[in-house]
Amino acid sequence: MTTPSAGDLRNFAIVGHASSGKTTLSEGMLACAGVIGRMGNIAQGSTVSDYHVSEKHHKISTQTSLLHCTWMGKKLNILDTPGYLDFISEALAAVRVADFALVVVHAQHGIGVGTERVWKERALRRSVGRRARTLRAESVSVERADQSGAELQPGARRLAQRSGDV
Ligand SMILES: Nc1nc2c(ncn2[C@@H]2O[C@H](COP(=O)(O)OP(=O)(O)OP(=O)(O)O)[C@@H](O)[C@H]2O)c(=O)[nH]1
Ligand SMILES: [Mg+2]
Repeated sequence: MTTPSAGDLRNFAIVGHASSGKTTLSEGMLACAGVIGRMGNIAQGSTVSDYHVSEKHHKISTQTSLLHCTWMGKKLNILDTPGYLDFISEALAAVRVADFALVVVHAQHGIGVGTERVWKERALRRSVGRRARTLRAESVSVERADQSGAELQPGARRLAQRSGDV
């Protein structure tokens, strides 16, 4: 693979509350981009991102994983961060180096405290303007919408209300 130019790089952190679906989403990205032939899953401990023995055993992410793929001519550097508060330092460090954050929200549970902590960190960075030149946008992805009880519309509205300051 040729070295991509700076303009063709997209460095982003996937953040959100615990078990909102971040690792599954990043696994899907790798599958869609053809990096892997089929998606691994959390239950079998077969995802690319949760490779550590402890992550496979507990079925949660405990560290930030750096994943790569190419999509529509852009090289994506994906930082899949843990959502559990015990490991929040991993997520806070990731948003500091990422150009933008992709915030994953559980369709049933909505925004969790883990999401808010990382979101505030992001807002702080923005207000002091230290990364103003590299910050492009924040994106939100609502996951686990296939499960019963998922309320996409109200969830999205609450999210918009709560995140208006960011
Ligand atoms: N039904 C359904 N289950 C999902 C979906 N996305 C993730 N899950 C399940 O939700 C659980 C947590 O998914 P993860 O991808 O590990 O979530 P995470 O946000 O990476 O979790 P942490 O990194 O530990 O905070 C696993 O059992 C997944 O199989 C989805 O879209 N639909
Ligand atoms: Mg994870």
